[in-house]
Amino acid sequence: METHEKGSRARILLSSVFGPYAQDDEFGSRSINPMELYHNQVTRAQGSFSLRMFHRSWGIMMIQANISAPCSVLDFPTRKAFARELTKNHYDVVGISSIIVNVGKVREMCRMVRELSPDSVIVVGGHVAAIPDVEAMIDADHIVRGEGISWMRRYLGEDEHAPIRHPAIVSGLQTRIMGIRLPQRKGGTAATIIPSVGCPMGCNFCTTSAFFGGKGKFVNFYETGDELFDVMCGIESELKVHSFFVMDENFLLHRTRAMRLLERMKEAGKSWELSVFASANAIRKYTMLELVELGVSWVWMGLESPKSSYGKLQGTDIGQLTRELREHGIRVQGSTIIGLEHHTPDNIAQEIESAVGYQTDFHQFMLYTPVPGTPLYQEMADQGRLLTDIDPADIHGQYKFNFRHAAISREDSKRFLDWAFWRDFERNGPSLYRMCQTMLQGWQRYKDYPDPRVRERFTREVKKLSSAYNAALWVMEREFKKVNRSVSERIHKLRREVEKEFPVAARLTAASLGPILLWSTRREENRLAKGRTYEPPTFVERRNWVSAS
Ligand code: B12
Ligand code: SF4
Repeated sequence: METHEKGSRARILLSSVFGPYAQDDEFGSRSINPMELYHNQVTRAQGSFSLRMFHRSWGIMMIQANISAPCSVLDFPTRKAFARELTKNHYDVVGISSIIVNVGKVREMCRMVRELSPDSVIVVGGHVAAIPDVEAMIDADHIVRGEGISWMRRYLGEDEHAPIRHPAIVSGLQTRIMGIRLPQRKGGTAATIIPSVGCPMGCNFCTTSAFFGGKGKFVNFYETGDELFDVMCGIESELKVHSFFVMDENFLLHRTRAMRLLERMKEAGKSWELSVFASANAIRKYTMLELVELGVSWVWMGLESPKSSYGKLQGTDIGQLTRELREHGIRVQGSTIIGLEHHTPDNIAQEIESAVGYQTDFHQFMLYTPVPGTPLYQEMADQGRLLTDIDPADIHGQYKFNFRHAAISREDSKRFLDWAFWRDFERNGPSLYRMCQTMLQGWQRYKDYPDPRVRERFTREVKKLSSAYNAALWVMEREFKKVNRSVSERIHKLRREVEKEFPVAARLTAASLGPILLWSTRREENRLAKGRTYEPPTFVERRNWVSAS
C-alpha cells in the first residue's frame, strides 16, 4: 500500500461532517435526522420527556489516539469552522469521517479542501465508503473501507499491530430531559469504551456487521478480559467514572472475555455499571446473576418479529426475557424493525402491538432498509427492487422505504413507523418512568445482596430515584393524564411505592423540585411546538501538536 512521504511527520486533520444537522438543507441535513441518539430513533415521539443528548465521533477520536503524527480532531464543525481550520493550519492529510446519509456533505468538504488546501491528501472513511460508486460521487484520494486505525497506521508507516490506546471518552454530552439541561459534572456521565467493531452474527440488513467483514468476522481491539479491565481502570481514574457505555455491537457474545472481566472486577472490588448491546442468544449464555454481577444495567437488544428467521432470536421467549431482565434491575432498550418481508398492512399493527407489549424501558423502531454493503442490499439490487431516485440523505430508516416492499407502500411505511413510536409511548408511558420502574425492582431485589459491589451499584442508582426522578414521576403522572389515564395511574402507583421505600427524601423532592420540573416541562413542550431543535457544540482537539512554521 502507498504510504505518505512524510510518514509520522505528516500533519493530519480528522473531521466529522459539518452541521447544523437538524434542519433541511441542500447538503443533506434533515430536521427528522438530528445528531441525537435517543431523540433521533428511540424517544422521538415522547415530546418533552424525550431523552436528548449528543455523542462524539468516536471513530476519529480512536484514530487520533493511535497515531504518532501531529493530529487535530474537528468534531461537529460548521462549514465556516471547517474552512477556518483548513486555512489556519496547513494539513498534509485531511481525513473525513461520515456515514452514508451524509455523503452530500463529504462531497462539499472535499470540494472545500481542494479549494482551500490544494496540497492536502483527502482520505474518506467510515460507513460512507460502502457506497458502491462513491469514488464517482466525491473527489477524494483514498476511500477507506472497514477498520481505520490500522489503515492510518499503515499509511503513515507506523506499526499497525501496536496495542490499541483507548482515549478517555465521555459518552454523552449536554443531556436534556423535561426542559432541563443536566449538569455536566466530572464522573457524572458514563465513559464510552470500544472493545471491538463488527459482529459475527451477520444479520442480512446489518451495516456494521457487513462493514467489518460480515458473517463470522469482527475486529477485536481488546482480545481478553484482562486487557479490557486494564483499559477500564485507566479510564475510571482519568474520568472518575463507575459507568461505561460499552460500544461493541454484541458485547455478551464474547463470553470468555466478559467472564474474565467479571473475575477481575470481583478481585478488585469494582462496582461498575455497564450499558451493552447484545443479541438475545448472547444474553441467554448468562444467568441473571452473572449479568448483575458483571454490572450490566442496560441492554440494547434486537427484538425482530418472532416470525422473522434471525438466528440471534431462535429459541428465546422475548417477552419472558425482557420481563426477567427488568425484574433484575436491567433496563432494556428494544429495537424492532418495521417492514420485514412478511409484514403486510393486515398484520403490521398486530406485530407492532406485540413489540410494544414487551414493555421495554426504551424502544427503537427502524424501517427495514437495504443499505449498501449489506447482503440485503445485494439481494434487493439483484431482484430489481431498489428505488433508484432516492437521495441518500433520506435513507436512514426513520423516513420511508428505499425499496419496493411486497405489500407495503413507501408512503405507508412512514405511517406505520410513526404509529409504532406513538403507540409505544401511549401504551407504556415515558421511558423515564419505565426506567424508574426497573430501578426500583432492581433495588428491591438486590439491596441486601451478599456481594458489596452489587449493593453499592444499586444504592448509587437508587439515589436518583429517591430524589430527582421521584419529582419527575410526580410531573409525568400529572402530564400523562392527557395522553392515557391508566398509564398516569400506574405512574402514581410507582411514585407511592418509591415514597414508601424512601419516605423523607422522595416526598421532599417531589414537593420542592416537582413544580419547577412541571414548569420546565411545559416550557419545553411550547418550544418544541414552535420547532426548537438542538445542535452539538464544535470540538477541536490536538494531539502530538506542533504549530506549522
Ligand atoms: C454513536 C453513533 C451515532 C451518534 C453520532 C456519532 C457521530 N458523532 O456522528 C448518533 C447517536 C448521533 C448517531 C446518529 C445517527 N446514526 Co449512528 N451510530 C453510532 C454508532 C452506535 C457508533 C459509532 C461508533 O463510534 N462506532 C465505533 C467506531 C470505532 O467505529 P466507526 O465509527 O465505524 O469508525 C471506524 C471505521 O468506520 C473507520 N473510520 C471512521 N471514520 C473514519 C475516517 C477516516 C479518515 C478513516 C481512514 C477511517 C474512518 O475507522 C474507525 C475505527 O476502525 C454506530 C453503530 C456502530 N456500532 O458503529 C451507528 C451508525 C454509524 N449510525 C448509523 C445511522 C444510520 C445513524 C442515523 C442516520 C440514525 C439512524 N436513523 O440510525 C443518525 C445520523 C445523524 C446525522 N445527522 O448524521 C448507521 C450508519 C449506517 C450507514 N451504513 O451509513 C450505524 C452504523 C448504525 C447502524 N447499524 O445502522 N449515530
Ligand atoms: S446481532 Fe445485531 S449487531 Fe449482530 S449482525 Fe445482527 S443486527 Fe448486527
